[in-house]
Amino acid sequence: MTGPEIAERLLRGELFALSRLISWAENAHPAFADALAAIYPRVGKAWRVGVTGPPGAGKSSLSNELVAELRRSGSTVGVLAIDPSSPFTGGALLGDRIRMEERTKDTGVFIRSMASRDGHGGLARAAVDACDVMDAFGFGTVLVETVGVGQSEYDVVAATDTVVVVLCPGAGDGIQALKAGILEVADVLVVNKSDLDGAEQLMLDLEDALRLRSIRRDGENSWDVPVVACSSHQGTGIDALRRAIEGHRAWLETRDLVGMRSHKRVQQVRRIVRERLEDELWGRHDDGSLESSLRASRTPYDVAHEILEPVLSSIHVAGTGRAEAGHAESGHAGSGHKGVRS
Ligand SMILES: Nc1nc2c(ncn2[C@@H]2O[C@H](COP(=O)(O)OP(=O)(O)OP(=O)(O)O)[C@@H](O)[C@H]2O)c(=O)[nH]1
Ligand SMILES: [Mg+2]
Repeated sequence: MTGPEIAERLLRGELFALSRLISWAENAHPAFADALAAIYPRVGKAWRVGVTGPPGAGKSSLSNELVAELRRSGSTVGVLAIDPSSPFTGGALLGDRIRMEERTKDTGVFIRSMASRDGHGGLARAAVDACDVMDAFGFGTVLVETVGVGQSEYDVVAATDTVVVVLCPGAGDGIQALKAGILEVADVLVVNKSDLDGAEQLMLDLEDALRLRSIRRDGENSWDVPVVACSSHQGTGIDALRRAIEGHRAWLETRDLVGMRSHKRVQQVRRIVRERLEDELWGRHDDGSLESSLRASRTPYDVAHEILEPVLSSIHVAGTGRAEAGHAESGHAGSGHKGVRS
């Protein structure tokens, strides 16, 4: 099936096309780009919510409750659950599926999981693509759950419109979250398991941390991150969470939603370019060939330069005088370093 054919079936509302296109996104199918081009005019209506937080904080249980709450408020929901690939979370993963399946009898809800691929690249690209597909299909809300560890998981949530960070009492989570900079990405903070001891203290700690942060920042122009207490076991606080998400949406919509989203699309373009280049280059140079180059007592910069040289020289040939000026400034070690790291 061609990209435009499957796109047409998606736009007609066929669930088969929805599943197939998400698989294409996940496997970086060569026809995905064509399919996306055909559905892209329909992308942008859904509100994208990222749910993240430490392992076991209750993200899946809470997402399940939030989906039910969103359905009650009239929104259809597409859910993308990023499965942690660690064998230690296998049990929780099974739990996710069982909990989530309670919702799948409802046709206004679509749930799909995606492997996080042992920290390999491509996760953020695949996840954003899958969100675009669900968005074009017509879901009012697209919810992405990912465990808050690692750069690629961070990239996944950073691409959504509203980021919900879920914490729970115990195990010094609050402090760990502060250290991990998880507060920096939060638009809404949830203290889940509010039925457990320590939840109130965690609320107070988080509110203190947020107050300190807003003193340091330009308080007038920034969003006031709400802290919401929830218990996914008791079903409490879920309506407040939905209202907090809607509040953040309303706030963004009166500001620069278009600018915010286009900034995120810029990051997406950079990711696509980086991945295409790396796939191309690492397809030609495997670890063995790199090791033998290094054994010939050459520096990492020299080896990197050798790999990048054909790419950079073609850019310089195709480019303008501006590119040549840049090349003259950067020197060979500098450009090699940049190419490898970024
Ligand atoms: N007491 C209490 N336990 C909860 C609550 N929500 C979730 N749990 C429990 O916390 C454990 C983890 O819940 P999950 O929803 O799987 O958490 P998660 O954050 O999705 O976990 P990972 O996906 O493995 O990172 C389970 O045993 C849940 O039953 C809650 O509100 N109160
Ligand atoms: Mg989970």
